Amino acid sequence: MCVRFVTVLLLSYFISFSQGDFNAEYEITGNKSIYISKIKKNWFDAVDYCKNNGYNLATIENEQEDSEIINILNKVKPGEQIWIGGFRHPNEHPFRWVINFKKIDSTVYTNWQPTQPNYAAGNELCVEYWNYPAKSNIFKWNDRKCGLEQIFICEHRNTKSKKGKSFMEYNYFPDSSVVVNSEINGQ
Ligand SMILES: [Ca+2]
Repeated sequence: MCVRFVTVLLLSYFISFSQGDFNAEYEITGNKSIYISKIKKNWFDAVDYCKNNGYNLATIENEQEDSEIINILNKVKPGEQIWIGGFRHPNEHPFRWVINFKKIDSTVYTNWQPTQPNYAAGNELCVEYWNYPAKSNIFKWNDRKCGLEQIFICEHRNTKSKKGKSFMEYNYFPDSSVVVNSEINGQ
């Protein structure tokens, strides 16, 4: 009986977010929930962490979603730099979202900080929210080195039509350590 109890406890732990790792769930328009981490991970590990819990690193489809998430960030105040689910391949210019590899396209919606994305030092491939006091002091997007450990946002979309192939299923970065190592060597 004791073994069964412990097993249930362990299963509960592994199949759900560890409560201590995340702030409260926030629902936003469009049948979507977001979870802002309290723990820090590099971008690739953040993708894995969200996916292993049945979610995705957060994507932003329009101004409404963006402004609602920014309002939550301003309320939770998790920090100045927070990973979201945008990235680009070293050999391809457009940034893409981790869900369905949709291009991050200014004709649809983007919210970059002024002068971003700047691909600084030739190795900024992952997208974050950046609350940059020297610029606007509000959260906008920035490209940054994927290997940096930061707070991140997972999302859960409740509408089936918005679920799609995930980042890992595309095998776009077969070996993330190549990217991380190139960042280190590029410094
Ligand atoms: Ca940048």
